This record gives sequence, C-alpha cells and structure tokens, in this order.
Amino acid sequence: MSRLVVISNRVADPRKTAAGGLAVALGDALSANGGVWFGWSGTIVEGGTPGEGEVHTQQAGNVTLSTVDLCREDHDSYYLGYSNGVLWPVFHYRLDLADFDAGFIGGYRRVNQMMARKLMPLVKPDDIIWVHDYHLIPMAAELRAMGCRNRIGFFLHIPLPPPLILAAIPQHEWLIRSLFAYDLVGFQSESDVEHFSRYVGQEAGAEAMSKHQFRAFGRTVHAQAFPIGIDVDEFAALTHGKEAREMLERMKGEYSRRRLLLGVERLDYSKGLPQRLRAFRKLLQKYPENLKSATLIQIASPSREALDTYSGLLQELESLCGSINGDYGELDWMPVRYIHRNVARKRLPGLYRVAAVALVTPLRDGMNLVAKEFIAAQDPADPGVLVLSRFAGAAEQLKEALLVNPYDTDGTAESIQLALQMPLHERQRRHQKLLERIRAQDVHWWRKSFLDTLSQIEPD
Ligand code: ADQ
Repeated sequence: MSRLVVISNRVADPRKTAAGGLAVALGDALSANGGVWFGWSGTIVEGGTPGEGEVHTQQAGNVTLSTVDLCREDHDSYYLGYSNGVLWPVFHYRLDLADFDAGFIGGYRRVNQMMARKLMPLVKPDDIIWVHDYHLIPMAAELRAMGCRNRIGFFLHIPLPPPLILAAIPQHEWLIRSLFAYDLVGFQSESDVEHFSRYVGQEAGAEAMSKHQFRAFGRTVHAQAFPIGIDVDEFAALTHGKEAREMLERMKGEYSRRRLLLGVERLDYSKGLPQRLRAFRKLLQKYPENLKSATLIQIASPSREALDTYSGLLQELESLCGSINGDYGELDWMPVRYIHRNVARKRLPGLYRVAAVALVTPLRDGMNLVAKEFIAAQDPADPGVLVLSRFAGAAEQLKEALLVNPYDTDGTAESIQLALQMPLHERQRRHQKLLERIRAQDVHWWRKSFLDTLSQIEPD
C-alpha cells in the first residue's frame, strides 16, 4: 500500500486530544501506511528572507510531521493577503470585501514554490499526495515543475463560486489551470462541481470526457463532490464524557426556565452573524411569547483579527448584541449572551445538547461541520432542531433541517419560531433522518472515498 503525504496550511498533531475530527481522520489515514504531514509551522520570522524558511520535523509514530516557518513578508502576502484577502472573500461571493492588491500574488506563488521545494525530498515515488484548501491551489503545478509524477489530489474546503464571480480575480485563469495539474479535485458539494464544470467549459473550452472528467490545458482532471463529514461515533462518545455532562448540567441548571438557541463559529463574515442577530431581534419583536424565555448564546471564536474586515465585524456584533439586550432585556433576563472565545472541544457537545435550537445560518459555507456536530450530540428521545442556511454546503445533504435564507430576516425569524414550537414527534422524525445522513457520509467515508477515487485514476 502507498504511503500518504498530506499538505495543508496548518498541521495538527493527531495524537493530541484537542485535535478535531478532521485532524484525527487524516492522522488515521497517515498512520495506516505511514506518511508525512507537511505545512506552515505557524511561526512568523521577523526580518527573514522571502521564499526561505526553516523546516522542523518531528516523528509521531510512523508519521512525520514536517513544518516550515514563514518570514513576515511571505506571511502577510501569502496568508493574510492572497489567501484571506482575495481567495476567501471571492470564493464566499464577497467581491466587496476582496483586496486585489497586485503585490499579494507574488508571495502566494513564492510560498507555494518554497513549500513544494521543501517537500520534494520527503516524497517517495509511490506516495499518494493529498493537498488541502485554497492556500495551496498551485502546489501540484509547482511539484510537477520539479519533476513530481506521483498521484496528486486536491480538496477544496470552501465553496467554488460561479464563473463570473471567479473571473473577478485577476489571476482566475492561472488558478483554474493550476487545478489541472492534479489528478483529482474534490469539492464539498454538487453546486461547486457545477461551477467548476461551467467555468472550464466557458472560460477554458474544456471538453467533458464524462460526468467527472474534464480535459483542458493539455491535461485531464477528475472533479467530484466529496461532502466532508464528522466522526459521528467520536462526537457521540464526547457527548457522554465528563466535560460535556458537566457543561450540560450547569447549563440546564442556569437556563431551566428558558429556551436556549445556540450559535457556534469562528467570527467570520461568511457565517452571517449580524443577519442572525437581526432575525433573533425580529423573533422577539414579532412573537412576544419568547420574551423572558428565548435566549441566544452566540459563541464566536477569534479569527484572522489582523484583517480590518474582521475587526469591523467584531464591533458590529458587539453593538447589535448591546442594542438587543438594551431594548428587550430585563433585570433577570438577557436575550443574548455573546462570547468571543473558543469552547473546549470536549465541552461543546454538552452545549449542543442543552440547546432547543441551533442557528447555523452562514451566508455561504463550503460545508459547515457545526451543523453535523449539533445533530450528533442530540438526545434522540428529545432532540433539538437545526435551523440551517440554504447557502451552507451541508444543506444539500441535511434536507430535514429547517432551511432558511439568512438574508431574509422575517423568514428566518418565522423558521426559528417554528423550530421553538415543533412537536416532539416531528423533532424526533427529523433528527433520526439527519443522524442517518451524517452517519452514512461521515469523515471516514469522506477520506476513504476521496483516496479510493484518487488511487483508481490512471495518471495522465
Ligand atoms: P470552518 O469555516 O472553520 O471550516 P466549520 O465547518 O463549521 O467551519 O468547522 C468549524 C470547527 O471548529 C467545528 O468542528 C467547530 O466545532 C469548531 N469551532 C468553531 N467555533 C468554535 C468555538 N467558538 N469554540 C470551539 N470550537 C469551535 C472550513 C469551511 C467549512 C468546512 C470545514 C471543513 O469553511 O465550510 O465545513 O472547513 O471542510
């Protein structure tokens, strides 16, 4: 069996208990036949040389964790600039937030080239290489230019926008051409594959050889949806763990007379937080029976705070929470609890389980794992209700959730009210179906189907 080489912007040590489902799943795949996990170390070297970085290596059983430092200039142009200032907003349909500074692309290419150069000596001829996410789109092209002939797959964790939005990126043609250096390109949802297919047809005159095979730029690439899942069993087990149970009991005690609504995410403009708060305000206004009862706990962990768009969002949220609490709060009840912090992974299931309703309402999301974690943590005898944005990749699978348009404040408020009033038998019916769906396509299924597909493709 081939070894696996994983390349992603950040590397997680799969042995650490805080590692999430994805790190564990990739760690499992790596340790099955041994392998290498390569990426940025997280260290920024002030005054270092662009395109150069020290490599650090540690052994975790039969898996080599190999990471490289970035100098300040490379970090700012590759990570903050091109990855999170251009690709992240545009791929989430936010052209208004993109910063097309012409200086970023140089750093993005330079870091991809450097990572390819540092990785090459670690790759053996039979290895299968799996590259992750938008930071590393040109990685295969760089490796090929250095003579790499291995099977290489790519998985995009975020959405791919329609062709006309993609075309706003000055280097759009180069980016998509870079994808043709892979043997397999995996997307989260069918709509992403459809956008890819339309783009390569319209802009690159690609020929569709079959449903999943496209030929352009002198190469054939296989493109397919592999919706990512969670480790349902691991998450269900965490739900019964000590930390989660303590959290559940504490919250139950504190909120026994209230109905809890819950939002959990990184603080990011793609997650639709201001829109969610406005819908919650509308709920209180339109359905006053929820006053002194419905309480929204919004957990938004700090993320990418070096970018201006993120600090602006933080201020907007704080002001919205303040005004809702000011307008509707009572001495003994605050409608919104806003927490700008991470919750320990082991405690999260306790919080999910105590919530009557989860609000997962991104404006656009590749998949959204919080939606799946919420389902896995519920008590099947008395489950909470998932209110899910139709613009999350997860909406293609999770059809029994209450699907909403997060831009529609009134419509979202009505769906939240429906969720709060949903009879037990209907909650049970929906939850059972949703649980079946996340079990059928869990993170192990995702990893296996991607790697099986990649290993069956005849290299071009
Ligand atoms: P993210 O945008 O980070 O991921 P998501 O899929 O929801 O979004 O994953 C977040 C993970 O972090 C979940 O496991 C969640 O429990 C955890 N998390 C988030 N906020 C937290 C908090 N405040 N405290 C503790 N834990 C928190 C990107 C894409 C998604 C895609 C994933 C995986 O944007 O669309 O689903 O990758 O491919």
